[in-house]
Amino acid sequence: MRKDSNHHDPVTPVAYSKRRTFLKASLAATAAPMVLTSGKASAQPTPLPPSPPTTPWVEDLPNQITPLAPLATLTPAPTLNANIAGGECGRAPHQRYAELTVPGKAGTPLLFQLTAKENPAWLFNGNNPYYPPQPIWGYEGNTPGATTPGPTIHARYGQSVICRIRNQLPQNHTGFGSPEISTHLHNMHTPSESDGYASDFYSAVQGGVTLTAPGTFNDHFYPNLYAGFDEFGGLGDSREALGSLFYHDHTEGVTAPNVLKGMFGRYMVFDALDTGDETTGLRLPSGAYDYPLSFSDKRFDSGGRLTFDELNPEGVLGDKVVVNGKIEPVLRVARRKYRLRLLNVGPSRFYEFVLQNTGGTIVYPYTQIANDGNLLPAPIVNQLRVRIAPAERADIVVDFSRFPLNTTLYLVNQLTQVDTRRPGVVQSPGTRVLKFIIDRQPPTPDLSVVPSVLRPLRD
Ligand SMILES: [Cu+2]
Repeated sequence: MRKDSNHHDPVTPVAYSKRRTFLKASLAATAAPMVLTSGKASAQPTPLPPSPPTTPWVEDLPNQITPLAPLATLTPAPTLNANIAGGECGRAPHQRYAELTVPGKAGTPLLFQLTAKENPAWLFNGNNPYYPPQPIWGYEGNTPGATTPGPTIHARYGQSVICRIRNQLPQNHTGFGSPEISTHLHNMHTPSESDGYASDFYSAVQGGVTLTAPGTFNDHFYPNLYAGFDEFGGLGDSREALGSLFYHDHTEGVTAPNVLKGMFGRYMVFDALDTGDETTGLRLPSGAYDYPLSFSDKRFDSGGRLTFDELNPEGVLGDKVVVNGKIEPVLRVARRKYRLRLLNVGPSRFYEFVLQNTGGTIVYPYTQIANDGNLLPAPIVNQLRVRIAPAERADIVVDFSRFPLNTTLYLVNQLTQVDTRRPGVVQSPGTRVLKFIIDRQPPTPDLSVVPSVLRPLRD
């Protein structure tokens, strides 16, 4: 097993020729704004024009995020070896499957299904006419229609998962991105054939060099065991527990554009300490009050359509911050504690978030409980700001009960950034990216706590 959280994509001959074909196609299709300036060692991209004006706070995020329900069956049934005749891509057999899927280890897998699809009419900014309904790529769960982020999966240590990921992306799409997929569960301790290796990409007609055949789906086996499984036995070393994760497309050469098109979702893992129930274990805010927030920087053309420059080796810095698929959305919250699981989806912008009042004159403290996947040994209380780089996560607990009903607050990014290479300085007032409205009392008392000890870290 391989614990993989980096993205050093191998350059294989097949992948290389694929990329060359793609570059040729892109050069033919677009007038890429690249200028070689004399006296400079590298290509200087012409800056893209700014995105059209947005209308803030016109769209509400859902009050709560309901996790994807497991299915009773998958059709065809999952198999140890790739079911190529049944449409699966030619992956390697699931490693150690018989050994792991027994009681006391990873158990019989729960079955989930995600379908990578285009949503033809996504709205980024409500009915703002500058941002027309437009195609995005995302994942469809148990109800029709792909979304970005895709469905949130709740998993548990000691309870394995088979997640079937079907590929129904359009082969004849226009614009950036490529309709082959390879889905990486970022940060998780996962068997290599299920890890979304960059060259494990597949569609009905194309497969990467590490697969033996293309296919319309791939079954990912996630044992949901701690690292240290072989060293410690049982479920592994619980100090290695990862809680706040995400899945994202990881296809060779097109990870950034495919994720920018919307190809990511959240995956949370619970256990005996971080139970997902605020009456047991650490009793952290749970259920409707455990809320994932995913931030991505995007740029839109003069017609309000999502844009990217695949030929720019520097990437593209977005000038709009999209929160759970929406620009400047509103989250209505109950007057109680929330666990907000922040994720920077990238591709380029770093954030440093503060919680502010409407006048921008007060910065309110919150408590940080997790850094990337791991709970901290102890919470950091009275924290005023948290910085997250692309792919980083931070879980914070915000206690909205300290504010009167109908209070409005903003989550504000105070980190400047002018190119894709690094962030700049922290500057007030910053950019408001999300509005909170405390619009109700909780229907039942807030039983959650943030204990002074969370989870020990291994030395
Ligand atoms: Cu990743």
